[in-house]
Amino acid sequence: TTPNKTKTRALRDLLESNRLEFIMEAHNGLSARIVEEAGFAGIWASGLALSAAFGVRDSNEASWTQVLETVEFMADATDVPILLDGDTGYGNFNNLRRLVNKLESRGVAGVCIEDKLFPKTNSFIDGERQPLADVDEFCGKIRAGKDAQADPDFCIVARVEALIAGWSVDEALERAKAYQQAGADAILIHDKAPRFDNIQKFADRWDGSCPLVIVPTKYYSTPTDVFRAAGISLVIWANHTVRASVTAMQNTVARIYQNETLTGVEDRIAPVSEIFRLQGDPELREAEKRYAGDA
Ligand code: SPV
Ligand code: MG
Repeated sequence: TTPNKTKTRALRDLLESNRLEFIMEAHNGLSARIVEEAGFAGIWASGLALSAAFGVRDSNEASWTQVLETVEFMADATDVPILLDGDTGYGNFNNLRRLVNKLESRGVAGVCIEDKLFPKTNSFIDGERQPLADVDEFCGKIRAGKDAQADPDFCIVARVEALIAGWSVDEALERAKAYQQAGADAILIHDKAPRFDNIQKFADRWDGSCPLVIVPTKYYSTPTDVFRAAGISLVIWANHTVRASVTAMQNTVARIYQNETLTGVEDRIAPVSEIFRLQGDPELREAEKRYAGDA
């Protein structure tokens, strides 16, 4: 990586590079740091994971400023770019403008917005066919967001929910083209099918006018080389940090509850020293030597 490259430039480079790139979900400062340390060149601030960590539903129950506060901790904790899952933009074009300004000032490199209605429903929750945003209205939102950004490298990713909502690949392509022409820096084409087939068809017919982003949560058994061959630019592993932590917490908490002792747990979990390290404590020890005097 180039030293001093801005985070916005780094995200743009991930989207525009010629090879398949990967970003990984995080939902607070600690998980963001773990994702960065693993080697990932970018972070997905997942709406699902953030809301789950707050203990609320992925239905815009957490306010946008609560999300903003959390994503600021994540940005402070890391040097790699963060792409925020901005749901529908928390309102209309005007709300998105304000969101973009605030994200820029908090060090977030880009935002993904989806063409659904506020309050959104998670794409994997079944039930009624989810209503989609009007194409013109969503294009206006994209244009407003692009006009609002001060840094030309800040990225707005437009997420097409047509396949999720049961529409055709044709409808998805039409929407994607409109969003690209409205100024979107990339298109996230999402699907909940267990197979990659529809996205493959979409990718085969996509004109390449901007990069494609995917979230393979449901078609996880598709080999990554298939994504590569399809010309996908960026893969988002969207929720595996929060899901891994849920399993680890459930197992440890149950063991302690049942056994009424920490014996048998201590060796299975991170030592406290590892928590200190992830918090950046060594830097504070150094700083104390420099600044705190002898007192
Ligand atoms: C998220 O991670 O919140 C996403 C991806 O938006 S999904 O849950 O697949 O909708
Ligand atoms: Mg989401």
